[in-house]
Amino acid sequence: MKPDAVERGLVGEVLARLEDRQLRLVAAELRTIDVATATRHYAEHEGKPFFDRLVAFITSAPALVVVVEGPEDTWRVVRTMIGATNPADAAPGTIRGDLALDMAANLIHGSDSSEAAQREIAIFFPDLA
Ligand code: 3AN
Repeated sequence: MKPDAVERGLVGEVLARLEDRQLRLVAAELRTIDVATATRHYAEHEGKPFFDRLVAFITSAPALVVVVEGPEDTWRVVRTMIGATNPADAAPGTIRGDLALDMAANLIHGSDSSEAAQREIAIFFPDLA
């Protein structure tokens, strides 16, 4: 959950949605992400016009870094619950569709494939990988 989720006091609500869906919390840490880690995490976006802003935002204040697990394709379940990247396109009922309005401050990141989940878990929780 990105710094805006922590700042707005929405981590409880977002976590509750994930837990209500029967995803199980495996790891969680409130952490101010450093620039090197953010750059590694968002490597696929390096060079894009919004990259510097993205890294500046994600490192600006504590984020709640979370790993959840479920029976199958958990990354896909979470992505569906998160909703579209642009909150203007996010369907009602999704986290962004209900709670976000800004393209950068869109509350939550979710891995977009099983490989990405493995890569990202290794970045933030090397002991779990
Ligand atoms: P998502 O978070 O939905 O997986 P990505 O991975 O495409 O979206 O983008 C990572 C993050 O970069 C987004 N959460 C958003 O904050 C930011 N972002 C993506 N595209 C743009 C854009 N066109 N303008 C500004 N920020 C963007």
